[in-house]
Amino acid sequence: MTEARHWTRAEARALHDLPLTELLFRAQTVHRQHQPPDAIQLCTLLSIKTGACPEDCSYCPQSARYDTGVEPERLMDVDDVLEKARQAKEAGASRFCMGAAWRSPKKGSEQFDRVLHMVRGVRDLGLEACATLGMLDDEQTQQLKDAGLTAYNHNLDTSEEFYGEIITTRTYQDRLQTIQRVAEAGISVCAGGIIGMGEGIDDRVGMLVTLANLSPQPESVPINALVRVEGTPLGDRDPVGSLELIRMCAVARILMPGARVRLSAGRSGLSREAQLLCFMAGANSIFFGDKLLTTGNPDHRADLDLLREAGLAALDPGDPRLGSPAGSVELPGNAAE
Ligand code: SAM
Ligand code: DTB
Ligand code: SF4
Repeated sequence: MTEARHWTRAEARALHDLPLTELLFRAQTVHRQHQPPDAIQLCTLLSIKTGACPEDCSYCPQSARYDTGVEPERLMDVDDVLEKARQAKEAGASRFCMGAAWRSPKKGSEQFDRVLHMVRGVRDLGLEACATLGMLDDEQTQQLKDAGLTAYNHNLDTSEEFYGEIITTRTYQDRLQTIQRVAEAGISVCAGGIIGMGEGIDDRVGMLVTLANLSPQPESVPINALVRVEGTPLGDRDPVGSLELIRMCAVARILMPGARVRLSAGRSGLSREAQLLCFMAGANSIFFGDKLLTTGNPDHRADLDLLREAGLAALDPGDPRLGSPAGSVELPGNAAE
C-alpha cells in the first residue's frame, strides 16, 4: 500500500509548472516505483440509462435542460447489459463501468434492484464492476457493496471554487459525502474530473490536491478533456491542448502513486504519440470501446493496435503487482469483435 502524504496546492502547482520534460521524468520515476511499467487497464463504459437528467452540469449532453439531440432512454434490461459486458470482455476489457443519467437512484425502486442484478452479473463474468449512478445514501451504498461492486465513479469534476460555475443543482460537499460513503463501505473510489471548462490551472491542481488528500486516496482517477457538445453551455469552449492533458496525468500520478490514472474522455482528439506521452506521464487506464456514454471514443481495434505496437499489455483485474492474484494478459487479436 502506498503511504499517503498531505499535499498543498502550492506544491502541486510547482510540479504542474515544471518544464514538461522534467515533469515527465519525475512522474515516470514515481510510476515505476508504484505501478507495473508496461500495462494499461482497459475499461468499457456503457450508458445503462441515458438522458433526461434533472441536473444542470454545464458540460453534460444528458442534462434535460439542454437541447443536445440525445434521445432519452429508459434503464436497460439486465440481459442486454450483460451481453454488452460479455462483448467487452471478449474484446479485452477487464473493467465494465455502467453509467446512469440520474441525480441519484430512486430509493427501493425496481430500477435500483435491476442495477444490483447487473452488478452481480458483471462480477460473475469475471470482470471488475464499476457504476456511476449519482449521489448514494448509506443503504444504497451497502447494497452495491453486497452485490459485489468493485468501484464507484463519482467525479469532483473541478476545484471547489470553480464548481458553482459549472453545476448549481448540487454542491461540492454533496459530492464529497457520497465519495466518503463509498470508501467507508469498502468500495473502491473512482474520482477525477474534467479540464477545458474555462477553469484556471489552480482549479485543475486544486482538484487533484483535494483527491490526493482523501483518505484513502482514490483507487482510480479519470482525467477527462471536455467533450464539447453543441447545445450545452460549454459547447463552444476552446479545445484542450494535448500537453495540458499530459501535465494533468503527470501531476495526478505524482500525487496519487497507487491510483490507476485513467486517460478518459477526449482521447478521440489525441494523436497516438500524445496518448503515449500520457502513458509516459503515468496514465495506465483508458476507456476502451467505440463509445463513451453518448459520445465517441477511438475504435477499439485502433487502441489494441496502439498498445501492441508500443509493447504495452492489458492490465488484468487481478494483477499481483497491484495486490491481487493474476498478471497482465495477452491482448486479443484484431479479429476479436
Ligand atoms: N449522473 C452521474 C454523475 O453525474 O455522477 C453519472 C454519470 S456522469 C455522465 C459521469 C461523469 O461524466 C461526470 O461526472 C463528468 O465528469 C463526465 N462527463 C459528462 N459529460 C462530459 C463531457 N461532455 N466531457 C467530459 N466529461 C464528461
Ligand atoms: C468519467 O470520468 N468519464 C466517463 C465516466 N467517468 C463515466 C464519462 C465521459 C462522458 C463523456 C460524454 C459522453 O459520452 O456522454
Ligand atoms: Fe446528470 Fe451526471 Fe450528466 Fe450531471 S453529469 S447532467 S448528473 S448525467
